Amino acid sequence: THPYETILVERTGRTATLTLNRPKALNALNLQVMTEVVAATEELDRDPDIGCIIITGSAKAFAAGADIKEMRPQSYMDMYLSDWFTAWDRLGALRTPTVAAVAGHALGGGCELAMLCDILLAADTAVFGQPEIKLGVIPGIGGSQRLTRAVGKAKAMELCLTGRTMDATEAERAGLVSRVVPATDLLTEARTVAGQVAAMSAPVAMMAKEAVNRAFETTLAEGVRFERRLFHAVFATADQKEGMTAFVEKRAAEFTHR
Ligand code: CO8
Repeated sequence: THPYETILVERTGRTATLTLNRPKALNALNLQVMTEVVAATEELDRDPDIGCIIITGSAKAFAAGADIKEMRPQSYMDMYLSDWFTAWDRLGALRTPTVAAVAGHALGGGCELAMLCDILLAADTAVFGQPEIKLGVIPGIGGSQRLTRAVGKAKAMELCLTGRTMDATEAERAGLVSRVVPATDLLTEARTVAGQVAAMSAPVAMMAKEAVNRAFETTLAEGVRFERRLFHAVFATADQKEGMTAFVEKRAAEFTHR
């Protein structure tokens, strides 16, 4: 009944957990993994009963990068004509909020995959980096752009030019991850956070995500205008009435995702 070979998908209430499952290659992201992650997350994105998607790996590796053995023989024309890695953009384009729960290696494409998610939680064992330069290549799934926006030029340049990695503490200090938790608590914490997000109004959570993401694409004035339009729009939802009424009546809101 499970159509995928390199990932596991599990649903708990309104939360789905996608686990990368290619242990022999430390979850290296080959084309099959990309195709399966994108197909599975797009299916979850279309499901009105799912309000948040967790992406995680193993205790040892979130993902040790794009698959070096698969890339090694490729030519420029192979890369260009197949538009190598472009499908990963679809993960960043999901409307449903996503949480990356990262333990162990998150290197190269693994770090880029984590940065494609909306909330980034790290175990104290997590290690982040863009070591592509050591292989004679550069990041190819947005690492040079998203890492720079997340941690600033100083650290991004050093990481991309030397290939050095940073541990969870440094990643949190630099603003790459929202929180560091003990490795044994990582999935529990991720499920708690995802459960909180999934309990919110789904359309309003989508708008909040869209508004925050807008900050990376536009000027402050345009971003504020964009936010204002969405802010006005949430007053068209039943969930705005429910949320504010529940507050006034001193009870928990029960959103209908409408
Ligand atoms: N690709 C393929 N196989 C991998 C990868 C990978 N990225 N990472 C690990 N593996 C494999 C190893 O080859 C090994 O397989 P085997 O047992 O068959 O030899 C197995 O996983 C276990 O790995 P190790 O024995 O190396 O495990 P260690 O615990 O000794 O080391 C490390 C763990 C430090 C994570 C080490 O595996 C490592 O350095 N991996 C590579 C990390 C890396 O360089 N990642 C960046 C890859 S490039 C990238 O992500 C983006 C490229 C963008 C290209 C743009 C194109 C458009």
